[in-house]
Amino acid sequence: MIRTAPPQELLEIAIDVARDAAATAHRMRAEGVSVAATKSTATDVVTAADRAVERQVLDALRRVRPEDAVLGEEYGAGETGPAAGGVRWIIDPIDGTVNYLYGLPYCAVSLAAEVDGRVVAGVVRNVATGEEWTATAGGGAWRDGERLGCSTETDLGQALVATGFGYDPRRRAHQARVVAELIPHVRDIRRMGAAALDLCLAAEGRVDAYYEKGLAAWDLAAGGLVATEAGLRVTGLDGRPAGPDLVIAAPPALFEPLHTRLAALDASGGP
Ligand code: LIP
Repeated sequence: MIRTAPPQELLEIAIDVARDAAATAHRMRAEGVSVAATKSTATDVVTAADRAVERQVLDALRRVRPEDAVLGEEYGAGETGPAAGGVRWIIDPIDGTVNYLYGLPYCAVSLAAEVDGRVVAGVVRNVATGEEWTATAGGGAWRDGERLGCSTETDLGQALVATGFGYDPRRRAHQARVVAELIPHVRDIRRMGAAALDLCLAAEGRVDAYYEKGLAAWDLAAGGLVATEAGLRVTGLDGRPAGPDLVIAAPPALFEPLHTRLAALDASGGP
């Protein structure tokens, strides 16, 4: 039987699962972390914690909603089929894996629930600090019980813009050229290393905007809902949906000037 549920019910499940998962990640970090394997390149690492946390999330979701589909960074869709009108959970067990490996306090468990292809609930929990961002579609964005609103900055030249870089050296070279051309036209750039957290910081104006090429669904799903519900426009270029080609997350007043610059710099292009 395909069973959906109200977004708030799905959010409450996500919060419970993400809190336990973040506790596991935090414990494993304290016990010592090393690289378990590499993926797309020698710098695209996965740790035993990434794998253990995703397995924990999958087991917890299977206990409460066994008929749901899943999509995780480490184990993909597993044995579940397409959501087929039901719920699909989108999991990044540790977003900001390199930060986690180095002990930098900027990495998060990201868990979202998608119904009929639309993300309707999401939670992002910083493993190191315990900060927790949540959102439901139409229900607003929150951090630790505080309702969020995005930056009110209107001048791109005064905007603090977060971004990130891929693991492929050829892509990084293209992205470096883009940011080198952009930086004279904004207040400054921040590269902190976890897309889900970057999107959440943009949701509360701790950066004014964010963009990045190369995000996977699990990087974007929960943080993208938090940013959208906080009032940012979260899209790709030229009206395309946000996705691997490009994610731009900006308040309405900054979106067009930032979009125009990124389009002119071919920010969605390159390898
Ligand atoms: C990370 C993203 C980040 C990007 C990093 C990396 P991961 O995800 O969240 O925005 O710049 O290169 O892809 O690999 O830590 O899950």
